[in-house]
Order: sequence, then structure tokens, then C-alpha cells
Amino acid sequence: MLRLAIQKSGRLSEDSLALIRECGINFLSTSYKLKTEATNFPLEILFLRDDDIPGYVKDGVADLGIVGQNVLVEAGYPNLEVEALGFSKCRLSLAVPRADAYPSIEALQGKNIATSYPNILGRYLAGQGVQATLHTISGSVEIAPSIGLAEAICDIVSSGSTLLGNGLREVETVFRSEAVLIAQPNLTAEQTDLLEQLRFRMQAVRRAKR
Ligand code: PRT
Ligand code: ZN
Repeated sequence: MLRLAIQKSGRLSEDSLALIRECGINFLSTSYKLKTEATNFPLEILFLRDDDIPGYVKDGVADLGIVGQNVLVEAGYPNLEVEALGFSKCRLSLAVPRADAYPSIEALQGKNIATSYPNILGRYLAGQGVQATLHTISGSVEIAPSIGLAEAICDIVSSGSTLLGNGLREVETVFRSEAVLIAQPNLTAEQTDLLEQLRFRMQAVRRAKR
């Protein structure tokens, strides 16, 4: 038996469930439940907040998970990744007010930057030799410059319309992300075999879509 953790409700939920179904795995209705069992594969599905998924899999409470690389890497467990899934693609980007001059990344030296991704951003800035003060906030990061909290932000972008709507301009791509399958490090031999079956089916689903 494998326990797979997926996001309960959010941007990853629908595609995660669709992928499991496309792998030929059937399960009963998922609404209002915390977990459900597949009817034709030894799989139990747990519904969690995405931020909790890396930790649960790291600790073996769940054997597998589907989560964005942004959340996985920020949590500090990049090695749990076993398969890139090709959906929920987005990027983590730095943005500044549209009217501000931005000749290069050195423009951020000594500035305040609001983000929900202090670990990924901190490493990126260190690699660029830029020292800035990071303000970690968990939501509505894009309003930080307009309320005077920070001169720049670093947040998830997909279409770019949220930045535009807040008068901000994307200036650097810090990290590219997509949904990934993750696995706990201590699977039994039987569980490893089931995981390989799942990965094989997931790869076939992706190939069929190309
Ligand atoms: O409740 P829970 O904690 O489970 O969910 P959540 O609110 O933390 O996450 P959710 O559902 O918003 O996102 C889940 C994952 O989807 C993220 O971790 C990313 O891997 C991925 N993803 C893909 C995105 C986006 N695209 C995205 N556009 N996550 C967030 N956004 C937000 C972004 O934060 C910004 O506010 O959408 C806005 C920007 O979108 P554009 O299109 O205007 O650029
Ligand atoms: Zn979350």
C-alpha cells in the first residue's frame, strides 16, 4: 500500500486528481474528505495543504506527494523529487515598481524585499553578491511596495497579470517551477515496485499528450 498526499484545494488539486485518473486509477468521490482509497490500485490518497506535503513525505507519514518545486525547494527537501509532472508551471520572480530604474540586479543592494520564499531568494541573492533585507510574508506579497513595506518583491508569476495590476515590473527570474512527484526515502521493496508502476504510467500519460 502507498499513501499519496495531494493538495486539498488549490491550483494543484484538479490536475493532480486528473493525472491519477489518467493513470487508470479509480477512486470514489473526493469532496469533503480528508482521504480516499483507490478501488483498483493499492493507493490511499490524502488531501492536505500544499505547504504540509514535503514535511509529511519527508517524515514518512505519506509515502508519496504531488507538490510544486517552489514549495519543495523552499522547505529544504529537493532530494525527495522523483518525477517532474509538467503541470502548474510558474516562475519565482523579482519585481519592482514599474517607474523605478533597474539597470541591473545591483539596484537591489541594501533594499527591502518582501517574499514568501526567503530560502530560495536568499540563496539566489547570495549567488549574485547582493545583500538585501528580506521580509517574509505569507500572502498578498505584491502589495508590499505600495504600502511602503518593501522596494521590491519576489513572488510566483504565471501570466504576469497580477504584477501588472499592482504596477510592478518583473526584472529577474529566480527559480522555475512545475509540479513534481515526491517520495519518502525509506520505501519498502514492495512500495518501490508500486512507485515504479506509477511512474511508468505517469510517463505514458505525458508521452500521449505530446
Ligand atoms: O491552501 P494551500 O496552502 O494548499 O494552497 P496555496 O494557496 O498555498 O497554493 P496555490 O493553490 O495558490 O498554488 C499551489 C501551487 O501552484 C504553487 O505552489 C505553485 O507551484 C503553483 N502555481 C502555478 C501558482 C501559480 N501558478 C500562480 N500563478 N501559485 C500561485 N500563483 C499566484 C501567485 O502567487 C500570484 O499571486 O498567482 C498570482 C500570479 O499569477 P499571474 O497569472 O497573475 O501571474
Ligand atoms: Zn500553500
